[in-house]
Formats: sequence, structure tokens, C-alpha cells
Amino acid sequence: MTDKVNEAFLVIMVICLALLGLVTFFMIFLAVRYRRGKNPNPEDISGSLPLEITWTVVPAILVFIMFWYGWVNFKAMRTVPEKAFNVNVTARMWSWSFEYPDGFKTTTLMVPAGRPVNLDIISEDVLHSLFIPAFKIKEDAVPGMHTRLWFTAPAPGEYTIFCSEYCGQGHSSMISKVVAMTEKDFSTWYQTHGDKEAVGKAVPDVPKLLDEHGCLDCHTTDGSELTGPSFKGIYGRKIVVISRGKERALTVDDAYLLSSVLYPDKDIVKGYEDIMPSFKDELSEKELAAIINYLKELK
Ligand SMILES: [Cu+2]
Repeated sequence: MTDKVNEAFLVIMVICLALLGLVTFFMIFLAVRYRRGKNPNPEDISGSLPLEITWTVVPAILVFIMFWYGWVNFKAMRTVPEKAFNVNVTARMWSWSFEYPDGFKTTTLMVPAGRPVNLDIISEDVLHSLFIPAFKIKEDAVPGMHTRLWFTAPAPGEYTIFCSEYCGQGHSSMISKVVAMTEKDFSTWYQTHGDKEAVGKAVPDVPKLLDEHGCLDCHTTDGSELTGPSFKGIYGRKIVVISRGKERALTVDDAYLLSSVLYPDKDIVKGYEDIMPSFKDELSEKELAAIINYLKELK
């Protein structure tokens, strides 16, 4: 796919450079040839049919050549190969989430190299755009709409994912990556990831979790202010929240923290905006418990 995009770029660039050369050449040539010293009296030139036909037909052909390359390759980019591996992508302020056919979710996109991957993209809040520069592909994530994008990672490796639609304060931190593995490594990963998660021997690494899920793009751990209240000293803090339009005072406890992660629009801390997405389907119970314990200790 990348080759085809390169090919279209090359054809268009060569045509443009040839035109630039031609126009520049004639501009200089005619300015010298018909300068005032040599041609003091302007001549009256009448039309020329052959010339008119030439400068109509030649550019028309060039435009059709560019259209053809664009069209053929655009069609290929929009036609997902049948055997593509499907991944659902969710964009939100300000992180990406990738869901595999078995329901497992990650924050980096794991794919088998050499196999077409189809991305079904949605947004939970505002416009975002999934951009993978290495593969020369980009597609908007639009709330209430599914968009799609497919690619084949040419070789195992890591490729950066950006959000290329300005989506608010944390836009620049909406960075993730595609991790392309060999077919064998990928199937090993794909078959075992579920177990690892279910057994869950390892204690969740909370700072990493918070970072991966984009929490730290709005909430700091050092007391400074971003879009949302800081996590520092949050447990036991006395706050005023707006619940269904009514103000009420409360003290932050386990239940409030849990509800704020799962149903963030229920009680909005006064003075802040109702923009946080729900993490109901993003975090396991174990991860939630670990996060709450972590926040308790963050004095
Ligand atoms: Cu974005």
C-alpha cells in the first residue's frame, strides 16, 4: 500500500516539476527574447488554433493521468482485503484503545507483520484522527460513526501512531504505537495474553496504567492543575460536586473514586468541565482496586 501511495506521489511530483520547468523556461526565454530594446513596438498577435488545442489537450491528459493514479490507489486503500485481521479502535480525550476479536484490549496496537489489518474506528467524544506516518495512512475518528482504515505492516518493528486532529489540551499526548510482530510471535501473544490477564499474578503497575489510559493528561500527581483536579491528596479531600444540576458537598472516599472512574458525568467537581470519558470497559476490577489504593496513598 505504501508503495502505491509513493507511486502516486512520484507521478504527481514529476508532472508538477516538468510543468514548473516548462513555465519558468518560457517566462525567462520570452522576457529576454521580447525585451523592449529589441522589440520597441508591441505587436498585435491574433489567435492560433494549433496552440490552443495543444495547451488544452496536453494539460487535460496530464490531469487525467494524475486522477487515474489517485483513483486507482484510493480504491485500493478503501478496499479492505477479505482476510484482514480486525481491530476495533476507540479514540477519546486523550488516549487510544485497541480491541481484538476476542475482546482483549490494549493501549498499543499489536499486529502481525505481513498480514492486512483492518481498523474499525470510533470516537467517544470529539473528532480525532488516527495517523500512522510510516504507513502513510490517516483516518478521522468521528463520534457516532464508524470509519475504517487498513494497512499491512511490512516488517516487525514499532511504528508511531499520532492523533492528527486537534482535540483539546491533551492532543499532543495522544501518542501510541503499532507493534508489529512476526506471525509466530503474534499468535503466541494472541493466545496467551488472555490468560496472563485472567491469572493476573503480577500486581498492576498503577503509574503505568494511569499513563497508558491517558489519565495523566488531565490529572497530575504533584498538585498542579490541568483539565481535571490533581490526584495529589485527593483521598479524603472535601469537595463540592454538581450532581444533576444540584450542588452538594462530599468527602472523597473509595466509592466516590470508583464512581468517578466508571461514571465520570455523575458528580462533576465544581469548577471543572464534564469532559471525562467513562473507563467502565477499559479497566479490570483488579486494576480499579489498585488505582484506588494508589490514590489513597498519594498525599
Ligand atoms: Cu485526538
